[in-house]
Amino acid sequence: MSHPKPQPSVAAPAAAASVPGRFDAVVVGAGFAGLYMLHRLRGLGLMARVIEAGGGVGGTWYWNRYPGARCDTESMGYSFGFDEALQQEWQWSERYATRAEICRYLDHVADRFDLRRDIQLGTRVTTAVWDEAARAWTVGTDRGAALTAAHLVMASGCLSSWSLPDIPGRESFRGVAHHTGNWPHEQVDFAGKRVAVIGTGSSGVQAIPLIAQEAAHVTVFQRTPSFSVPAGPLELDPALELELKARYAAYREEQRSSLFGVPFPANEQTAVAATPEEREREYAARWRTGGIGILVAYADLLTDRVASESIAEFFRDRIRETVQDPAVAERLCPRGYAPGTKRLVVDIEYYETYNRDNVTLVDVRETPILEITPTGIRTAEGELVLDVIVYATGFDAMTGALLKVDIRGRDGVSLRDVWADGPRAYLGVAIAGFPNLFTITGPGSPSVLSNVVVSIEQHVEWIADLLAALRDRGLATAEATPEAQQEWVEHVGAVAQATLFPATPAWYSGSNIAGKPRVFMPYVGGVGVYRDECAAIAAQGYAGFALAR
Ligand code: NA7
Repeated sequence: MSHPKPQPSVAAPAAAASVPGRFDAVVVGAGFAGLYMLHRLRGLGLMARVIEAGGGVGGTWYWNRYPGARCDTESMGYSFGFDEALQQEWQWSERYATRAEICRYLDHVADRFDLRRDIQLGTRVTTAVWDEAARAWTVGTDRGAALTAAHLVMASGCLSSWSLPDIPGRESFRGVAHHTGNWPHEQVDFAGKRVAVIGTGSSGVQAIPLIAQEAAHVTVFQRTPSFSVPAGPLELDPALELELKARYAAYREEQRSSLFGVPFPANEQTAVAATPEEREREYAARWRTGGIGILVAYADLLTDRVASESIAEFFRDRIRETVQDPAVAERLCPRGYAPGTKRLVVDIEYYETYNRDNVTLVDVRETPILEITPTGIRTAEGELVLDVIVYATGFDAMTGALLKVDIRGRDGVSLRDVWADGPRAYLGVAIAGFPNLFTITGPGSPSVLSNVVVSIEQHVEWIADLLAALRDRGLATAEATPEAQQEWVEHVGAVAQATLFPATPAWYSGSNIAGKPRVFMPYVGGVGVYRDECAAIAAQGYAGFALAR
């Protein structure tokens, strides 16, 4: 496995690098969350420092440089809404932004708001210890001197801790091997190469068609087939852009009060009440439009098995009509779980790729990978000789990046121990026993089940308001009470139980990581409902928090 060195897209200012000191807040991560948090902290007149492991800003988009990496939420919506001038001046070039364009956007945000002077790049936070006497966090990094801060904001991302499969012999492979979530900055040459791609989630599905265009041969190792919907037209309709820009503020409000942070045309009708012909028409129309809006074609698709099966079969029929080899088509057909309860994938000519002569599909449930050898991959059917292995095997989602840091709260208690049986957080943003620690899009908030930029903005603004309230009232600490946290955790679980989500093994509940406790982590109650709940709690003087001097 090669581990590319971080390459600063813009060098950290010399003065900002490894200067130990005391701050009002340390923010971990310089993706969407960390950048906006810094901007809001500055707005409060607070001294903040962002620590970022990457060589540039962008968070997960900085690292996921694999071919085809692009956002599955439309660009006009997957962007900041907090500043009218910013959203008016930025021009997206496509309906779904590529990784590179999102990084250009975040570079622009960093420059526009003069954020870089408080961002320390190429530095990984390793420890964070609460010092009760000092009412402050001591934050250790891999670059020496510790920092001290009254508040610690984890903006470390839900899908940033990439995960490699535990396959015997993995380290022995002598060819080129990369994980999609830690892709090198240099171009990876696939021309004429024998390539294996392991994993068929969003990353694999995006990368496979492009790699197949270059490589001599691509063998795809699939464990669970994804439900995947075509992206639809890729151009950003200029009329739509004008229309949205003319009412951007109103559009942002629609996002904030919606279910998933995207104001899809939702349908109150249920699929079970519709006739088969009506359902077919509705699904087909949304299929043509493209993208994840198909999931709200009916109100019961994520709660009712019969409804869910109707759309599952629609997906399978599209696979059967696209993939020429019926045996390959059947292998690609997802079964046994409801569409959307494992992340719905948005693709560009994914299924068409299996009609190419240079693409082979291996179902590892029928033909398991026995080992990786110095020269390839061995299955029961023999050794496949390879030049390149692409691991599109996903992330230790939601808790991975948080628990990589050794976080110690009150009385030296470790977050890893406290969360040994699964994450527990109040509103997904604060944790009992860990004063002045905030987790942006943490477990128990809508996070990965939403347009994450909308959820990030809501958390950042809510945290900033809380810090302002503390300051105005002459208070030093805010800490979730165990009772409020318990009640929230139970609520998150109860809301999820009313849906089909928990029945599906998926990274939403940690099932992709060996030994990870199985807890359904995101809040499925909806972005708008969650936002109202957070606002009500703030209006009650931060009910459920112990506030102290
Ligand atoms: P995902 O969605 O977690 O996909 C990872 C894929 O890798 C998935 O198909 C896994 O199968 C597969 N996988 C993992 N380990 C293995 C082994 N050992 N053998 C075979 N296959 C394996 O990650 P992505 O990076 O694609 O997408 C993450 C999110 O990023 C995405 O949802 C968007 O929000 C953006 P499994 O399903 O676990 O059986």
